[in-house]
Amino acid sequence: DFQPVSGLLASLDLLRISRSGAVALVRLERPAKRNAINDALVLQLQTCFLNLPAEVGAVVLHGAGEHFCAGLDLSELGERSVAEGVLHSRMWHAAMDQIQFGRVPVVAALHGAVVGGGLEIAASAHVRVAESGTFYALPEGQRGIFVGGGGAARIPRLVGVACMTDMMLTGRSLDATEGQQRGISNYLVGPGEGLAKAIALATRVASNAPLSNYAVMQALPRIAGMSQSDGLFLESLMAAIAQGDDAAKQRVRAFLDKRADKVARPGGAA
Ligand code: 1HE
Repeated sequence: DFQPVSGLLASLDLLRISRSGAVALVRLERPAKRNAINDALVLQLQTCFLNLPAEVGAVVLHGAGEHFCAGLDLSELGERSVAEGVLHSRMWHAAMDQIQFGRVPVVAALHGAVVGGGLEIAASAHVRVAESGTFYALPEGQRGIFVGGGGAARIPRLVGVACMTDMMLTGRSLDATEGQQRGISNYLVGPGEGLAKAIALATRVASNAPLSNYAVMQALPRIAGMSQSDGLFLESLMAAIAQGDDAAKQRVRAFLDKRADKVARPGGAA
């Protein structure tokens, strides 16, 4: 029952955006090019995440065709000057920041190739679901380039600097199992099951209080980059702001009145 969105988002021809209730599906829509990301698609991602309808409380990001994303569209690399190269990377940063630090959490549903800039996009999401055929690589080393879409900052926070260094220097691919063990994916599911799992998770995420979700996605990565002392202070401010919201008061009251769910045992929800 996902319906295409109307208005500005419907005009983004390299994405397919639909919505059911509080969950939006955003699909990379360049399957003939394995969803390789050209400049137009980077800008469309930024526009999309900047202009999500107010009803949306969580997004599922996935890819059309056999692969999630083949990374940077290498046919556009061309003869960029050094200065243009910096600005191109900064354009990716702005778009990836709009995914990570937008208004609502993003669940990425991964399948097939998640490589180069595709892994940088996946690393900008908040929760990652991978199908068993997913594979990860950073072929930038072989192509004579470097990550430029935020990967150097985000991917080590998932797999560590040592694993990312190995991937870039040796060009090795990780399979879905190793990606799960190393912390790229949070959930590993069978072939064809990724989208349904991601939608179930996004539905659950969207049922949280919006300010609570916002605090998680905005504060946690920032606190991780701070000294412990600064991080603890920011935590106390964020906690007080979230607690002060009406949604928190209502939800705590509902639990105390036995009107809210208890914590589920592992294996229960979503
Ligand atoms: C592309 C791209 C692309 C496919 N740019 N055109 N990324 C890479 O180095 C990965 C390059 N791609 C691949 O290794 C493979 O395409 C895949 C493993 C992802 C998929 O293989 P397969 O056999 O399913 O597809 P294919 O036949 O290789 O590709 C189908 C078409 O898509 C083909 O074009 P066609 O005209 O022959 O039909 C490919 O050339 C085209 N295609 N990937 C351009 N990436 C912000 S900095 C980030 C830096 C990076 O991301 S570097 C890593 C780039």
